[in-house]
Amino acid sequence: MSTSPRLGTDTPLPAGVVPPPVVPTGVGIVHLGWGAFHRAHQAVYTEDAMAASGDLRWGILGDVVHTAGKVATLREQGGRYTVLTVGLNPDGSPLEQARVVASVLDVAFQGDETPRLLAAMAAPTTHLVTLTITEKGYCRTGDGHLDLEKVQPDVDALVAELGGADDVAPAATAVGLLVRGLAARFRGDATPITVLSCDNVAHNGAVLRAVVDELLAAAGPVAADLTAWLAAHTTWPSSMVDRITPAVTPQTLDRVEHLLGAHDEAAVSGEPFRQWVVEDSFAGPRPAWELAGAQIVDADGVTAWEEAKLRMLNGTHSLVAYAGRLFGYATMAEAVVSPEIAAHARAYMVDDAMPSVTPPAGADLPAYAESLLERFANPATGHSTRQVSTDGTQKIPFRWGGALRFALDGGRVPDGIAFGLAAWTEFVRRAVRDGVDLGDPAGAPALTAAVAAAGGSVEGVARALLALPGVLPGDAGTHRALADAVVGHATALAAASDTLL
Ligand code: CS2
Repeated sequence: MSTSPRLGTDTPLPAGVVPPPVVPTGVGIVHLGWGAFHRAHQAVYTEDAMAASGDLRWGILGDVVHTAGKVATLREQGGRYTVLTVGLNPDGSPLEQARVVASVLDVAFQGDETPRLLAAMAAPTTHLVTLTITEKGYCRTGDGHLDLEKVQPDVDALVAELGGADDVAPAATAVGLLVRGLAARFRGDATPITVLSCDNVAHNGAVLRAVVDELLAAAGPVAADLTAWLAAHTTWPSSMVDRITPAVTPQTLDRVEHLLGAHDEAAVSGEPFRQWVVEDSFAGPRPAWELAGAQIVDADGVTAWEEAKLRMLNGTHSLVAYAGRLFGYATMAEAVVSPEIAAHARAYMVDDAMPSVTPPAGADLPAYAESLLERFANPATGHSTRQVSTDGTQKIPFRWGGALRFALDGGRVPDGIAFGLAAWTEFVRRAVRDGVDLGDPAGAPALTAAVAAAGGSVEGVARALLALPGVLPGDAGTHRALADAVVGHATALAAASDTLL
């Protein structure tokens, strides 16, 4: 139990801890999916942009989708929280820097404050809705369409709200909350607004727009005017976001308390590196994020960076995480340099992912690959294989799908991807066998059924999982040479270890 005072707006900060450079004057951004990544990434860029430009309109109201308790935590601290940056200095000495951030003015749990969130999205002073709702937050089924069953409560609420009702029901999904917020804006003063996805989803702006369109279609003719207004008065830029942000642990909180002399329940830690590439397509004013280091570029520029990052960084991450759990490595840093995994990770990144990517303007992809491997090996983050191994069915299509298609179209079976897929199928087989949580709520029913139907054998499970709809692109799941390569790796992995961390 901590004996230090709680961090708050008037906590004196020791020298060495960076205080908030500015305090926003009001809410200009509603962020859906308020969590650790947003705290360490967009909230920091936004604060730096406010400090650099003097334009202080860009306070953030965060929507908490699942964990109601986060709201009280941040409110008790008057919105203040710490970002602890951890890594190595160029000379190899440890780097540790704490800064207190003030750009998040408040948070609200959509389960009990939906009306407030709708009102904030409708307010003319709000110019952006940003999102980090994770891959599964887009509520897409294996065929890429909106899961209508999941969003039905929001469709019903939208229809009632467009008919003039207020305060109908708590939002069931973040996508539903977004559409209802946009509807409230349309029914209000209808100021144009930008909707900016910040998730690890290829073409995230277009993907979000597509599920929103499907939700509107499900609402029927009553949503026709809203649909027309959205087409004319909203923009949906894509963006690539990057900063390794490990799940918060008690050790992180203890370290922050030691540095601050105050207890901070909302602290996060992250690596020194950060990158944000945003499509220059805004419906209204925005923070001067470019003054904080963000790249504001055209659509092709974002696509190139999205591909490079999703395939090279996240794709390698997934391979290392699954294989890491098979060989008992708890952290990404240990796993990526381990004798069982290092060569496969490099082969995947350099031979499979890199050639499939159109180099972003000014980028040196071989140097990018080396810098990624170095970042992964940063032991200070404590980034865990368990964290990265979650939501496999949701992540694999975006991470391995593009490079896989590129290789197969070129007549080549990509061995790094085959190893990664084998690590995933073995992970799933052992998890189901041992009763270990798959960490993939959207995929778990299909995965568990497929393992059972395959009789639990290494080869049977590998072949069955590859063929699951929505995991691999096109007919790649039934590509014979690919499946044989995956089975070969899965068999070798099963011979090398039989446990699961
Ligand atoms: C990771 C990402 O958890 C994961 O699946 O691959 O969260 C990764 O750390 C970030 O995308 C880095 O920007």
